Amino acid sequence: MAAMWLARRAARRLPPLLSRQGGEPTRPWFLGSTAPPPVLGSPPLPAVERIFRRGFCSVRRFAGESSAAAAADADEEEPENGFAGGDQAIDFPGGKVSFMAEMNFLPESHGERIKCYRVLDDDGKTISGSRFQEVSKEVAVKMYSEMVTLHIMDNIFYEAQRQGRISFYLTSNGEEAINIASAAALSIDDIVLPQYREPGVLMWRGFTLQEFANQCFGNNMDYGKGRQMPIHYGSNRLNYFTVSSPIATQLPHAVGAAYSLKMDKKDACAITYFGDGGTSEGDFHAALNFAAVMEAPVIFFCRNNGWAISTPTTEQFRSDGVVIRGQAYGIRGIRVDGNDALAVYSAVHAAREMAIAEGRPILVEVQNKNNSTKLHYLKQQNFIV
Ligand SMILES: Cc1ncc(C[n+]2csc(CCOP(=O)(O)OP(=O)(O)O)c2C)c(N)n1
Ligand SMILES: [Mg+2]
Repeated sequence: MAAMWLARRAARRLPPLLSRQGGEPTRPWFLGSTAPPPVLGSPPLPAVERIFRRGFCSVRRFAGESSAAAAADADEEEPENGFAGGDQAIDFPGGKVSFMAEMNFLPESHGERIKCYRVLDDDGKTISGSRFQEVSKEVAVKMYSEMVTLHIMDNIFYEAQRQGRISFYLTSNGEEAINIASAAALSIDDIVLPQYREPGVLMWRGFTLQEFANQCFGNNMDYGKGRQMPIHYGSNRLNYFTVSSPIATQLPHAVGAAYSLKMDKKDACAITYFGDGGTSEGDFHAALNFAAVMEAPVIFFCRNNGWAISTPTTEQFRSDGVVIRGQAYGIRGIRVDGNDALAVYSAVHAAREMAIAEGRPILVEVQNKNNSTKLHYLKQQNFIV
């Protein structure tokens, strides 16, 4: 009924527009305004384009419209409920959109900041009522031991780099739980597309200390034969793509990898790691949109440590961190405490199950303040010793 009325109105409105060729284009204006719309710099549209746009928008009514067509519309018998409210809606791709009479702009934020999921409190005690995925004692001990191993490996290689024995190194100091706990929640069939601060994921999968050293020193046992910069690890055997130097390029790749897993009906997902700095690249947005539309089983795992080298997140974005951006693309997400291994483990475990079972991307934002980027920047500036 409403659709027929809209179609009739749209058809009737086209002729008057034809007669306005060369005049000012009719612009929507704010509700209740009697002033003419401001001229916003762009020249009048060609008549054909005006008609096209008008035709597309013809289901809308703007109270500020003062054209003859708008006046004529007022005489048209409208359904009782009018445009604002009632059961009328615009049938738009993705679902029906209902109308409102108020000119409500969406607020720039939800007001309250998105909460951060944690299981353990600051003293390492389980918070009562917290929901988490149990880990066996064996897995818990392995997690702890590998976090310590990663920390020691980092210290040795970092010192080697400072001594000039290797040309480059980045530590994961303060992000050991993020590395190890997320790796523990995955299956070896899951494909990892890393940034550069996730060697713990490779360590968890069985990359040996010797293999790490081979790559950093670029010796004849290095799988890349010394062609890469240090810390650009990769392993076919362990389903770990080679670290990508250009920030965020691994994100769209991860969507493609995840989609191929889905097409092959594999019980596996892809996971891609990146920092807050990675979200400032266009590839982040392209990948999220791509994954949402393709329903790819990929986990976007953002390590938000507050800094992209010396650029703080306050100079990168104004949104409530990273997780909120998933909603704009239709992606489910969670914010997790990066110092809580059990929370990271539980969140990735659940994300993996949802990604595979429901064929959907999931965004995990792990927040962590103990980051080595900032620490090393301060060290290099001699602010701390
Ligand atoms: C496309 C591109 N731009 C700039 C750089 C230089 N760069 C290397 S690391 C880095 C910061 C990345 O920050 P983030 O993603 O937050 O990771 P973090 O180091 O904090 O773990 C930048 C800008 C790069 N590697 N690639
Ligand atoms: Mg960062």
